[in-house]
Amino acid sequence: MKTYKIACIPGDGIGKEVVPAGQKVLEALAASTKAFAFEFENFDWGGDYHRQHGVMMPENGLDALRNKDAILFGSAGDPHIPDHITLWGLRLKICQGFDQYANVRPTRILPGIDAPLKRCTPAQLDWVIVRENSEGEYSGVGGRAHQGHPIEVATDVSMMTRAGVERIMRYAFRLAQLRPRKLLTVVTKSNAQRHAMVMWDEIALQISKEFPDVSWDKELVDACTARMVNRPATLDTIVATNLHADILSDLAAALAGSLGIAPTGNIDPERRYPSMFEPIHGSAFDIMGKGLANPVGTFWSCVMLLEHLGENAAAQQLMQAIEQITANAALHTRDLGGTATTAQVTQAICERIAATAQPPLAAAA
Ligand code: NAD
Ligand code: K
Ligand code: MN
Repeated sequence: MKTYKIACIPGDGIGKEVVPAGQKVLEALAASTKAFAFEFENFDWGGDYHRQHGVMMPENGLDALRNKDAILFGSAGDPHIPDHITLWGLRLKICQGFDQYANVRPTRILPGIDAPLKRCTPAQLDWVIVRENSEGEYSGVGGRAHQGHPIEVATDVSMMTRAGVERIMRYAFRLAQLRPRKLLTVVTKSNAQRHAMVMWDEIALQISKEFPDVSWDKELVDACTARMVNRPATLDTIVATNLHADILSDLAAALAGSLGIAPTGNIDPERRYPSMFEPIHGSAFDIMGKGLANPVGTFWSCVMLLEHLGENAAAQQLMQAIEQITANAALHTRDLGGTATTAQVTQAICERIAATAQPPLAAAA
């Protein structure tokens, strides 16, 4: 039986609540399918670690993750440590250290959820946002001069490389090609950003020639926000820069009902390093430690993790269990207008998984 090595990094805030919930669900799935097992290792990196050691994770932390099959991540962000330190010291260190250059964010309207776009049928809102995850606005290039003085200058350079844009475009076109509608929208801002984004557009045109069966169009990022609200069915796969896709995907999650249900994978498509799966939300300081966190975004991230491992039957089983949970309003957490707790939703989904366990072959015969 295959045993997958999974690193769990809950991080901060509600990450400490949803990652253990995700781990329970993965354990329930392994027990249910009996086709594979998990070997989890937990890492206590994050704000508390920073208070003790002055860093979010150890200097050689990536070495402890390198041999894992996947990483389940919660959130980096602590009320008492500046956000740029928590983000760059943990999540971005892993994403960039393992060259997880494709950040993939599916959005669908799940059954039973009172979404702002509830006029859409599930077929009319089925998006995957592909976020460039290694450079662009979050490349870290820039600086401050004359700090604190009236003449201070500060820059964050959106640095894009041809190789970096080509690989994310190719990933997005290939993903669009695998989806039924074979439709890709390339998000841009090349009217205002006249260097990097113009190269981005040129590369989109170049890569499109490798995928003649994919229909594609271009949309300016501001117009794209309106299109997501007004003409959602015209979108399917969407590719955008690091910053643009970060913003579009929070909008997508909110339109589909809540930030608490949205998943993401930080993928190294070449599989040189482990990929990392996490809910798109952050530490949610306003609700942390209260058992109010919606764990569905983490469960859906576990679906993506299972797909990445090639365990497609288990991924499907988990997605069906998630949809049965969201269809039941008694199992909605507060962000969805309900009163259920993280623990109640987690227990309910584990029970669902146990109930849908495949009977052993002998019993079925
Ligand atoms: P957030 O996602 O933490 O919270 C935004 C709002 O959504 C809050 O009202 C919160 O209660 C709600 N929310 C989020 N997830 C929820 C869930 N699972 N269930 C119910 N409600 C949920 O974003 P923020 O407030 O901008 O950021 C808080 C901290 O998290 C900051 O330090 C930020 O840097 C960090 N952050 C980290 C990541 C990451 O690690 N990937 C992502 C986003 C934000
Ligand atoms: K997160
Ligand atoms: Mn974000």
